[in-house]
Amino acid sequence: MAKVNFESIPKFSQLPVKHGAPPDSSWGVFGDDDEFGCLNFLTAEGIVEAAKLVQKGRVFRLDTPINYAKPPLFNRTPAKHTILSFEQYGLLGHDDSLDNYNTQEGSQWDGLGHVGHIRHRAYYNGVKDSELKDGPTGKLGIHRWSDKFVGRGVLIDACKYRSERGRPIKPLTDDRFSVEDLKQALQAQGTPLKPGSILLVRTGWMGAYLKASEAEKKAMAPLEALKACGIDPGRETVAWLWDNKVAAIGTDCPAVEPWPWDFKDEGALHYRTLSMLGLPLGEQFVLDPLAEDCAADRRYEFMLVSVPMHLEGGIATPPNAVAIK
Ligand code: UVW
Repeated sequence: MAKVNFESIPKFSQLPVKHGAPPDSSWGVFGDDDEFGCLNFLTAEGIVEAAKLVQKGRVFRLDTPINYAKPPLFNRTPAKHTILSFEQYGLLGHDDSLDNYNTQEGSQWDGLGHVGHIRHRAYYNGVKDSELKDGPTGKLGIHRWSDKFVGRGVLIDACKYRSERGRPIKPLTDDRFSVEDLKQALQAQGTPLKPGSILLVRTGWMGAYLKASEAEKKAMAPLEALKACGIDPGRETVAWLWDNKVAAIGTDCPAVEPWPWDFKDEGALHYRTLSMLGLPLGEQFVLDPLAEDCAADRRYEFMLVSVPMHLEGGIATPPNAVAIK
């Protein structure tokens, strides 16, 4: 990972820096072969600072249990868990077998190989489809992040902010939070957005989904039927994220941006972040218990430790994440 000098990072308005790179792309900023994108904003110094935020010894798991969504969203298939016995070898013991596991069936970080730009036919930093492959040489493989996802976490309780301002969000529709909502919520919380933060945004979707009946969950799960709130995908949003040197953005909703989004729309947040900026997106996170604690002690910052799967060439990963306060 390149050593980052925050002072020398170009402003969003100065992008692109590389000749021939698409507009609003960070391609080349961290080097022509870089595969970390905004995770470059996570530094050794940032980790040491983040560790100082651990003050009361409380740990919040940020992932859903595997197979929490019944059925999984977006037509993804559930994992099949089998407990295998060692009895035949004379041992009272067991193993697990997890078949058909889709790394995006629940909480997830979208890796940079998840979505490439529709018109440029390329992933972050110009990587081509043929360069994504299983194994250690697979470009943009999730294994590259396996020891990189640690730093200062910041929660924006955007759902709470909107409710308190008399403009509650409707989580199970394609309702949206503007970048202004996010900025105002941060200000109301009194949380500064320092360079190299991993941003978590509570939208209220997960809580609403968990409260839905079995039949409602079944009806809303298919990709064609799902409607879910999210963050406005506009240029202003990504300019704000980039200029604040946000390392990754995770949410408790299914797509970070409102769902459905139009795959033909170049303005979609998935293109603007994953493909253009190399900014990881986190989806279906569990944020309600963390949000409750942050509201109680009025501290919306913490150490965040996420250990992506060591899957060589993988596309995405469950976050395996904890917030530690
Ligand atoms: C798609 O956008 C297709 O998937 P996800 O929201 O899981 O990134």
